Amino acid sequence: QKVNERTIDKDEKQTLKRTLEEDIETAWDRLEEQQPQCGFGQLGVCCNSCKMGPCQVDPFEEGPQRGVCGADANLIVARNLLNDIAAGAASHSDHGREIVETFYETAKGESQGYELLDTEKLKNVAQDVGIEVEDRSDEEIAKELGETFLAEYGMIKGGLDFTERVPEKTRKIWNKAGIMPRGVDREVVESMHRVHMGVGADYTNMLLHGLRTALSDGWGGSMMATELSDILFGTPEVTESTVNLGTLKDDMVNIVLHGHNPILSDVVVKAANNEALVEKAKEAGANGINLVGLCCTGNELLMRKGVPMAGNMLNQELALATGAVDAMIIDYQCIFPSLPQVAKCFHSKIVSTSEKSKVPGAVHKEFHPESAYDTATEIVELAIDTYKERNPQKVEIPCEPMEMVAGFSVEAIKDELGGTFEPLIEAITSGQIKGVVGVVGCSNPKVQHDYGHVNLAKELMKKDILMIETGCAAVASGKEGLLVPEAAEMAGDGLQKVCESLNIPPVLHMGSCVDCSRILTLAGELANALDVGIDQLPAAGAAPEWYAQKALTIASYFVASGFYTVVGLPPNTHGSQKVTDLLTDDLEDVVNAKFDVEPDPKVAARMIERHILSQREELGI
Ligand code: BF8
Repeated sequence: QKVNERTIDKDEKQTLKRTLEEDIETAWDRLEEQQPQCGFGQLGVCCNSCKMGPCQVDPFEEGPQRGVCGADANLIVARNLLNDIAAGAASHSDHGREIVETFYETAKGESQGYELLDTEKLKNVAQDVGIEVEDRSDEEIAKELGETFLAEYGMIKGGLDFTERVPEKTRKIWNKAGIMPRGVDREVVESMHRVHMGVGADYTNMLLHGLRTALSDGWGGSMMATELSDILFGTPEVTESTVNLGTLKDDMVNIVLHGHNPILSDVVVKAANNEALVEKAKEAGANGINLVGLCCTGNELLMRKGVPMAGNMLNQELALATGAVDAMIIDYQCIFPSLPQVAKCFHSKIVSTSEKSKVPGAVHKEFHPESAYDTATEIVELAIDTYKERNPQKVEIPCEPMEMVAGFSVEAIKDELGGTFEPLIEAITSGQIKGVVGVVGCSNPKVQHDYGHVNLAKELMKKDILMIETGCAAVASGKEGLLVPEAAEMAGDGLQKVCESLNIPPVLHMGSCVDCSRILTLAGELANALDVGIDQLPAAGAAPEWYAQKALTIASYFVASGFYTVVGLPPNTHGSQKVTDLLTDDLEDVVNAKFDVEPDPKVAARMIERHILSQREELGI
């Protein structure tokens, strides 16, 4: 019963059952123990920012209506929200900064195990941001691009470089609303300033800065992360792979790569392919080394190298609970601090690698670009040694892997379309495809695992709406078998025909969460081709099972860029009617887009369809 309530994934039910029978604690158990969760927190009316507090505002208007400083519910809710958006922007963008730094070191020949792999993209991106490419070596161009992007963080110049990609009409909206983004460090620091006691007291003004901060992530930090990762590790091309817990192998050394930053994991892939190490694994009694991904590090490797995915965020403890993981290598973000406890039930080792993300109970092998390959080799050797301690009796891999297709970068989509977006635009204007929806975001134990993603995707495809997905949303679709061309059989006639003629799935996997910037780039290209703003496209965004501040930031830059966006859980804002009205209604007057909250994916699909149809009507298509 409990197992059925927790997930829709029939394969992982078996492993979940094992966790309950063997007392292996998971996030679902901890959520149960937390009940009832704090009502003030859920409504966003608790303020723990300063030492006159913590303060709470009584949502029933019987108790106090202001904190000690005088902040009312509107301000407290807005401050908490801005704080969350800034944390999300900082996380993606600090990951981006590490990519820029590694890229810059590589340009100068100072890194180990990296190269400028996609030099065509290097030139394209350099030209996009106004860097001269004629008669210059790749290294020279890369060095200037690296310096330009590092400067972008600190803001020694004007606006963001990538705003050149933003359609003119969208830029006008931002200028009018005063939310044209500057460097992400500046916006995040300014957010932290604004949430301090005695600075911002106007909730609207606070939240507009939230949009600007989110934009500096989407069109700044995250976009730099995506573009430079492509240059370093290769721009994704359409690729076949597999997904679910069945990607773990009982006869191989299983290494799970978990977290977000491809700087580490890419070199681990290189080390694991080293013949000498494969030999070592065989000497230890295994048939070889099996690498699988989790969360967005997994998505990065899947997109560029076809590495199989063990699952999404809520699969991390379950992967360990199969007893088949020898080493789980973590970098940062979305990593449960509980992993070493689960690992202790088996022989598995957790290997932390980032100075920013140390975890008690994990083996720490710190990663630096200058010595990346050596560290990766050490970690793979550790995994092989750990394999020798594995107890085969305790291994329970619940299923066979599911097939999937991924790798839909903007460039790959264009290639699939024959080198131009014309066929896609044609399919949209003719009504074969009614619209495009970016479905993104996390897993959250408050939602039956994968229920929101899978049902929203199935409903939307029936309505001839094409999905572009990233992060844990895309992995959920993969596990359900929606990322293969055959899934188009479930789609409406129009979308089905398009998928058949192009041999593509009705749900396109565009990458990790920082790769939501690919959705922005694609939207910019489509809007420019139609000579409209992004807000006029028959498009929308959705995050049915989100949990992370990062996801909130993505939803915020989607809305600020012009996408109507439906989230499955409210961002702890219901304690203020005014903030709720601003987000779900009044924002429309500012950026021509707004948020909606709808937990039922079938209803959410209808809301999205209604929006797309009205957009089409306004465009006269
Ligand atoms: O950045 S979708 S649970 S893994 S936050 Fe985390 Fe959410 Fe997954 Fe990737 Ni994104």
